[in-house]
Amino acid sequence: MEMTLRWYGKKFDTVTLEQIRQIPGVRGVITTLYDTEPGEVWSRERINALKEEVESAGLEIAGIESVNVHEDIKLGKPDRDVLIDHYIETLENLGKEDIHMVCYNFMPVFDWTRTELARKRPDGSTVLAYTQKAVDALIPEEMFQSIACDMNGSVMPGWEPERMAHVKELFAEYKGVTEEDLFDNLKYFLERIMPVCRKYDIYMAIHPDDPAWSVFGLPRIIINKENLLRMMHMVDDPHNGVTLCTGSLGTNLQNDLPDIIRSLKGRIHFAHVRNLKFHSQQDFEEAAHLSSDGSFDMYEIVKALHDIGFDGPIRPDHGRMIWGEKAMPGYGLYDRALGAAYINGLWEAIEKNSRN
Ligand SMILES: [Mn+2]
Repeated sequence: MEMTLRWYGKKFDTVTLEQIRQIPGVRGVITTLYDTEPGEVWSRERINALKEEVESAGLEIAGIESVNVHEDIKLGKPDRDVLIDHYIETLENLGKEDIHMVCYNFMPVFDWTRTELARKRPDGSTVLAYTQKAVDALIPEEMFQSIACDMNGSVMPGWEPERMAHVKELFAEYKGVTEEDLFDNLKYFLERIMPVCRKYDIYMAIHPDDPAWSVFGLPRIIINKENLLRMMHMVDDPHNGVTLCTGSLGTNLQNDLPDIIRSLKGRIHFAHVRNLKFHSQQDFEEAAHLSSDGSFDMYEIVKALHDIGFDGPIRPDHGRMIWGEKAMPGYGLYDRALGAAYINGLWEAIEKNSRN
């Protein structure tokens, strides 16, 4: 594995490349052109400028998170072909700049859903949290309003104000769109992009839906082992793979994370590792990465990744907000650096142990 940190770019991130460079074992960043819209072509010039910026700080771009998929592609609307052409052009430009891993998701409307961005934990840290009761009591358009004030002035991925202004129309468009439709539209998209992925050896890594069940009545498909395997088999190419995100798949306690990891051998191209603390089935908060701080056995998760020979980029996922840091919720420096150090420690121990 290659330890990385997510970085939103100089304009949007409170964390600098120089700081990331000093986290032990981190040599790569996962980044994006955060100010591009879904459907827009990423120019080779902009990708190259980003690459040079990262490399001049002594780091490398280990992959992109994300190149977002336009809603009309997910909906299967007539203009999807033009939009997929744009996506292919972006992949081509990334390939020419020697970038070989792209994370994306196929979630309708919302990238992810939390009901609180700064829940206080007993140690005084704050974390993102989810309560089904709170979601059930909300109408979707109000959800954005209710959490926007907690974003510490940042724009959170998938919650861009321009997008949220159209949430009502988006919901209307998804009326009648079933999970089968969504599978069909994903298959169509993947079949069209696979040739360019093969040509430039780009590994696509779909991010699981977060949380791993339907919210607000929207269809969701990347939620469990069965659907992940179906998605892999329906376009059976190693370039069609998965971002193994423990914090997203793990929202559903029925999902056995080490078992899912083992079943996806060869098709996990990127890993997000974080821990959740459950209070009940659908009421959880994010925790420190350490096993004992949450509900997951992080040793078993990292061991499963090690056992299947995972060699792609991995990153600590959302961290707690600690030590007075002000940053985008989940994306401060301190707790993610602690997470990286912890995962590195687990990996070293597992690696050395496996040689005996
Ligand atoms: Mn994730």
